[in-house]
Amino acid sequence: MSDVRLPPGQRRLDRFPRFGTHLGKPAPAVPADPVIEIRGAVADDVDVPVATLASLPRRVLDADFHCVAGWSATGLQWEGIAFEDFYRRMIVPALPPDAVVSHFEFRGLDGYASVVTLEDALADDVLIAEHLDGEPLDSDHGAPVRLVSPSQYGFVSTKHLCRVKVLTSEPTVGRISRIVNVLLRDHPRARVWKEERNGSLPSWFVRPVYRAIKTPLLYLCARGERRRDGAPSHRTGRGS
Ligand SMILES: Nc1nc2c(c(=O)[nH]1)N[C@H]1C(S)=C(S)[C@@H](COP(=O)(O)O)O[C@H]1N2
Ligand SMILES: [Mo]
Repeated sequence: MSDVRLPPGQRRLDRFPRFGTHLGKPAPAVPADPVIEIRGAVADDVDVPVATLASLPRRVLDADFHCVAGWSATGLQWEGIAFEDFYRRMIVPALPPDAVVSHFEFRGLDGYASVVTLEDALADDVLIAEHLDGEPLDSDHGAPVRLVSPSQYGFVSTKHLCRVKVLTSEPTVGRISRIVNVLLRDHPRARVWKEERNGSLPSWFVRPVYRAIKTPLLYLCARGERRRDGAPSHRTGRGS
């Protein structure tokens, strides 16, 4: 039976798993004083200490999380700052007067990167999150901070965020250069309710393919989970 709460082609998991191209690799080490580097089309490079995010307005966001491989975790609560606030306060003052920003590249400490249009990144529900369900983010879900854009597939939501690169045109080289398979080419918008799964192939085609690799990938990613000393893995508990 399909779940009407979920975007097309998604199936609910009763937990929020660790997932990503890191597969079974453990999470990257977090520096003692982490920063978010602002690079690219800025007049001067800026390093924003993660500790200073606490001085920006807090945002709490209840949202489901949808991976392009077809699993969804429901009823998550994120807390952090709106990316729009970060943009207006930290990035805009560093822009040269003539800059026309079109995209951002969000990079994680593990080298992962996602590219998001200006419009999508400034949407109301895009956060730099520091907490998940009332706890500081753990290494499985992106410590010390991560991007969260719940209206887009999970690959947009870069974990372990350490760099925002400001772009004035769409970059030509993305994840496709590292993951040889054209099947994994990101959709440039990746909106879950429009089922924008893939940049070059139709959703009806990739949906079953992605779903087939979901289970082995979940298994591999779980092997790199943080040690829990017997505690159960993160459960969403709530939701239907
Ligand atoms: N740094 C980093 N961020 C990442 C990934 C990754 O491999 N590395 N994987 C992405 C993908 S494909 C998904 S579905 C989500 C999974 O987030 P989770 O591990 O918190 O479930 O993280 C995204 N952000
Ligand atoms: Mo994903």
